[in-house]
Amino acid sequence: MKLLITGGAGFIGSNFVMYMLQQHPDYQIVNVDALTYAGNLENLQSVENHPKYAFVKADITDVQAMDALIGDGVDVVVNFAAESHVDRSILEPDVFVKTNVLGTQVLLDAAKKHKVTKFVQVSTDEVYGTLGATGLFTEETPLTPNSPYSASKAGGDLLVRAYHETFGLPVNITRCSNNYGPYQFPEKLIPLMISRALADGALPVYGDGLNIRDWLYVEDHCSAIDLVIHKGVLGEVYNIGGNNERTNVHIVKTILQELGKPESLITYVQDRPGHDRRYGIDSTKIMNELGWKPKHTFETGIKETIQWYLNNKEWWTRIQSGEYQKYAEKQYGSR
Ligand code: NAD
Ligand code: TDX
Repeated sequence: MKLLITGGAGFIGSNFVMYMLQQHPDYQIVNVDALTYAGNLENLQSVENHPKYAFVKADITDVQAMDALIGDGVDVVVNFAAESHVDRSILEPDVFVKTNVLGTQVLLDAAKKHKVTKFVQVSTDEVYGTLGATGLFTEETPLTPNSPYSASKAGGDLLVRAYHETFGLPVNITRCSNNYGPYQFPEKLIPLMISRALADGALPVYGDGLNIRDWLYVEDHCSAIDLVIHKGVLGEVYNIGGNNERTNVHIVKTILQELGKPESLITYVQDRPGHDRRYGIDSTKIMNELGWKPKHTFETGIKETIQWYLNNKEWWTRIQSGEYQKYAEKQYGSR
């Protein structure tokens, strides 16, 4: 089987590349990534010379490049490539529409032309909008995205759905909750707070800090996507959640406690515009129909994650200094 993984130099994509090479030593894995600010080939140093792995630097909006790549015997496309940070989408929505909507359509066209056996769209619970104090997102919850990021992801999802309905393209859509774990870019809540706490800097908590996210350890997300590739019923959507709802301030306090830093570092700042109050995922469908089970509890996962950031300080300080981009420039030239 030949898999094309888009966005494989990002946080979840790089974890997924390594996971699949380990789980399926006979699969050929091609990673295509444009190496935006979020793409870091240093994540993949351990597999860069693996005989079953290849990296191609290209943009998913590039029609000819995607046609050539998918036309070269690809069986399955797993689309992780996206602009992924909500705060950036508020400042600069245009690139979100370009990559997350247009990029998805370009991939769908190439997948249709070359008759792939499956196209998996990696999406997010944020397309469902926000929850009040009770209830959970199911696969039937209407899409009511509130940020330019989530609206662009919903646009991509709807195109995937339409290519299935109109052209019979074999697709699945997965919608997961907030991931955490190794190699997450230090703009996202958990790695941002770890790195700032270690520097005794202020920890900016938006609003009252009581917004709730459902946390999923990245390896558990990878195992879910692996199952969807192999067992997902064509045309179906699968929600993937960690069943670990926590307030933001609880997360930040847990990090401070683990690092032995004072709570006085917490600084409440202006709220994010359109800030979704609560996400909570009902994962019954993937658990009952595909047999998925997360391995990590939040308590063990967060400890392992903090330890990883402590052990890999060089990895994130090279991101903060911009040094990581030199690694890719050596091989692929500057952007
Ligand atoms: P990330 O920002 O860490 O990585 C995104 C990757 O995509 C980067 O390597 C980047 O270089 C690449 N990319 C961006 N634009 C591209 C383009 N035009 N062409 C080719 N490559 C491009 O993101 P992540 O956190 O790993 O998220 C991966 C996917 O999972 C995204 O689709 C995101 O919407 C989804 N998701 C993420 C989370 C989360 O908590 N991180 C939760 C739910 C869903
Ligand atoms: O400095 C901060 N302070 C703060 O209070 C940051 C960066 C975040 N927050 C809050 C906002 C959110 O309620 O923490 C929560 C998590 O924020 P992010 O890490 O930015 O994640 P979120 O907005 O929930 O989106 C993430 O999960 C769903 C990913 O970035 C998306 O790609 C994914 O779809």
